[in-house]
Amino acid sequence: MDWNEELLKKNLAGKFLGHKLYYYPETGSTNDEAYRLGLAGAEEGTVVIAGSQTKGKGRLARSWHSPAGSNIYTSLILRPHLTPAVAPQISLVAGVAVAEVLEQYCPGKVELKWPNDVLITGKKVCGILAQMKMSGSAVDFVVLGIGINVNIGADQFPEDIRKIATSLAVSTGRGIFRLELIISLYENLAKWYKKLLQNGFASIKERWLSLAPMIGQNVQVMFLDEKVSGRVLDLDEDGSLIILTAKNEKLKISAGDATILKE
Ligand code: BT5
Repeated sequence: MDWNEELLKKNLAGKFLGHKLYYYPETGSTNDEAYRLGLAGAEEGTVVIAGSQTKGKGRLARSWHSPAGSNIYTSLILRPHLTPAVAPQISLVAGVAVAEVLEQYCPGKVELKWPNDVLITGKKVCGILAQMKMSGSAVDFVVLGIGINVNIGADQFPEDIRKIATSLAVSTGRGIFRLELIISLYENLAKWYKKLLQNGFASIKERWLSLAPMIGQNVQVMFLDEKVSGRVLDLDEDGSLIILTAKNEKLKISAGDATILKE
């Protein structure tokens, strides 16, 4: 086994992210667990890790394939002093932090796809799901959920995602030590999160853009039944994508799934 509760606790003791750790061999969703802990007052930096999830969640009621034994399913509780409007910046911070850590395993192959996917050679290796709890007009806490396909084999993905999903092991051709990976992940995430709180969004945006080949490209963004397309101009302060349509209209898109259109 490449990690267990005891090793995780020993290695994360005293760290900003992970000093308080809940490990479940199996749970419904680490985001649900973390949300429950957040409501009960759990402090910032508390993390939940699961060996598998029976109801792993994506956005818009989609699911996250979460089999046992090989991957990372984790959720963190953060209590940032940010206005709710800019809280989506936390998801972008997570994307940057994950992408940088995965780059160490697969140099030159990792990229970000708006709003929250991390891809290796164009296939999804990680999904990020942030949920916010408000208190009055302020942010009470944010649950930041991260799922990374680490050692799952290509043929272990369900049929419907086999073509779009990959794992670190598939991409590198070797087994990955999850303990080492999750420790680097929390450290890098803590670094970028502190940067966001201390210096603001500019440095996060710059790094995000350097990892996302979407700027300047023509994209199509789908949200529920709506479809819009245009050229990506920028990433806004609140995490929205700003695009210019063929009719020269500037649109700000705050949710959806973007695909780069081939010329
Ligand atoms: C996401 O949603 O990508 C967010 C996924 C967040 C998962 C983590 S795991 C820890 C924490 N606890 C949870 O319950 N959730 C978080 P979205 O952008 O909606 O993408 C979901 C889509 O990705 C699905 O509809 C599938 O097409 C695809 N998918 C599902 N499982 C996948 C996997 N393991 N690897 C790659 N793609 C997957």
